Amino acid sequence: MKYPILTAEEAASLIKNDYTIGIGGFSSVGTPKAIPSALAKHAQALHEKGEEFRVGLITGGATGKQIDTELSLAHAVKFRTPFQSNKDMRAAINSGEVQYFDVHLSMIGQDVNYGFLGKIDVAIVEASDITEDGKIILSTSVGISPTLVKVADKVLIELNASHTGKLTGMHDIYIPEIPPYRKPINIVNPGDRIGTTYVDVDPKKVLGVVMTDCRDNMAPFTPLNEETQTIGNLVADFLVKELKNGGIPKEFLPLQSGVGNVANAVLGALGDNPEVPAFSMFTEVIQNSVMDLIMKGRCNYVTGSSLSLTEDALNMMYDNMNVFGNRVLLRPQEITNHPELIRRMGIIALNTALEADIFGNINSTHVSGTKMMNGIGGSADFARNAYLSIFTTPSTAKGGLISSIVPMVTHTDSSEHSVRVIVTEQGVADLRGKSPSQRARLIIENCAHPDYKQLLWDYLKLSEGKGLHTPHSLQNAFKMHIALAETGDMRNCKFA
Ligand code: 0RQ
Repeated sequence: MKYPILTAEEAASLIKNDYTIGIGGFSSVGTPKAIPSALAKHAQALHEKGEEFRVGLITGGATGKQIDTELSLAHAVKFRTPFQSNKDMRAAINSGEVQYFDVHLSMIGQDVNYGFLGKIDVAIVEASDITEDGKIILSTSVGISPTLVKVADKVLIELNASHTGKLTGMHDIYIPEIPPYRKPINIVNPGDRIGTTYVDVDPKKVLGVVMTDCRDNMAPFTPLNEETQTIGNLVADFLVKELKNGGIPKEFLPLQSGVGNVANAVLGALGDNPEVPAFSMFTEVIQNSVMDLIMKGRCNYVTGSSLSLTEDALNMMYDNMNVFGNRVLLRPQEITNHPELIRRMGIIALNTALEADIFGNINSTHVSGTKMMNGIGGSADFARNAYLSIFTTPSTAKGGLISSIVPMVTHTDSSEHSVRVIVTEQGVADLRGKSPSQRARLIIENCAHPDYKQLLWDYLKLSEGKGLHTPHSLQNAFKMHIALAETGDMRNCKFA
């Protein structure tokens, strides 16, 4: 080992108040664990002595509890970007303690590379191995680690023995040049390789290595319920119909799928449908269902930025590297989410909405337009550039008190111009080639919950026929949200 070995506490003590730190990893896996945890304790100790200690925190995406939970509870975070899905960090953001900026996941690496976020004082990344000449073999994710390592003043590495030797060769590391020197990204098929299997680092920048031996402990998925299963089946049936009528070429197209139960249900339904040919995936997050599909021969190839697998699924992969070794590839998120590649390959994108409006705009991030849930993630990278962009959501939330179909979304993440199909457990609205008025009719009829259909028809009728291209009634547009705020139930809405 050519780098000094440090304890996590020694490493944490090298991080100073007001530093901007970049933490590697993506979707809660492949993140460093020991140093952030020690950093939270270091911050608490300094606070107890009355000293200031807060850092700016840039990651690839969601992180583990050692980062977002421990650092937010230690009041050690000044700003946070680009994505989180952690209840403690969410509370710190919504209380105003942490300044959060929600960024498309394809763009955060290049924002760092362009210097838009200022100096990165220290990058902390998890490695599965370090080569004799000091290069870093990443672990279960890539995220923006290569860019952080390139740009940061100093680098700390956690070498995680629980993955050592198992992931070598499964990464393809490529950072696009900065304009005007950027070249076309030469990926035509999901499995094309263009980079190195390691991250190069200037050895002079490496402060040291902390040895660890612990897994990410991804929580198991909750079992599918009837609603998510129905949505999954409806999406699969829709894609089969498109395949049969020539809307999707007979070879099928690579899929991107968001995270969570609906995404799992859709993939499961596609895998079970004999009319869908074995497919490939070009996605951000590789979750359990994909591993099963590969085992069954239903998924030929998957490339993404992270292996967000439960312990069982990761062990299954490690035990069957003859099957998975040349079918799974990890890339930086700047590549997995790159508009050029998504458009070129004709990706079918499947993402989730908190709410959709009757004209097809999607809110994926802000509850009632004000409280941050997680962040836009990669949803709009894919939605905007996909061959076919599908958003799914249950038609109601909180036991029916909230309709996910509303007159006007309270925040827009993906606009009507990017959204092609909306699916709830009630049905499918295919919005392609439809005017706002036609879209509204389809969405209300096919996707709204029966409890809310009449209310939404009433809203549409308020302004239809008044010579408006988009028949909104501005004095009523948020009345359903106002009824929710005032009475706790959107069904109490009365339009004026
Ligand atoms: O609340 O947790 O208190 O029960 O929102 O909703 O239905 O469990 O759905 O877990 O798939 O999350 C959009 C947030 C959906 C997610 C979002 C409440 C609901 C529940 C969660 P509880 P569900 P999911 C690739 C793509 C953006 C990032 C992205 C997301 C909680 O999918 O973050 O797509 N997407 N990335 O009760 C108030 C509404 C609500 C509502 C649901 N209208 N109003 N609350 N909820 N609808 C991956 C990456 O980018 C890494």
